[in-house]
Amino acid sequence: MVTRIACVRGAAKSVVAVLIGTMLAALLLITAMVLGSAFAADKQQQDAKDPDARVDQIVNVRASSALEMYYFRPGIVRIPVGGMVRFKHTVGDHTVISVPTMMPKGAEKIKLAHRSTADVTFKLPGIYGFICAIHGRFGMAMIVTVGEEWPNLEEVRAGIPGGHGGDRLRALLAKLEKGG
Ligand SMILES: [Cu+2]
Repeated sequence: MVTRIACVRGAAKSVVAVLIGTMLAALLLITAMVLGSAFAADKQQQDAKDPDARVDQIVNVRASSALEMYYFRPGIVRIPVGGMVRFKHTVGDHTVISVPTMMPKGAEKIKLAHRSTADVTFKLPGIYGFICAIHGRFGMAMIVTVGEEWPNLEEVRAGIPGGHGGDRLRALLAKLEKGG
């Protein structure tokens, strides 16, 4: 009788030992996973490139007219070939849309919407015009220049669209050509 109880106790002890062993192993595994993901996040941050320029999209509610209310800031962005622009606040009604007549041949059209942040890399040199699909009629437009040589300058001059968006683009292009 006494021997049997001792036997049962012994079995219970070994069950507890196995349980503790399993818990320790699980704990080690979780620690390894947490450390692993922390390292992965670290590496991702190192891989993420800083943009060459940042563009914000502004709604100035204090503006005295709609033509001064919506704009990209800055209106002109100059980056090297292969550079990256970070567009901020393409949210609400704001969008960033390529003006098809104001971009180098072979460049991809850009269409951004519903993005708090979007990074766009520009591989081809030249001048790129952008407009907000909703607020372009109030002059919300901008220019990105890529590289120091602009092979599509003539096409861009001839490709300025109508309306207030076009007026803004014409003014920006004039400023750009004056070296501004
Ligand atoms: Cu807009």
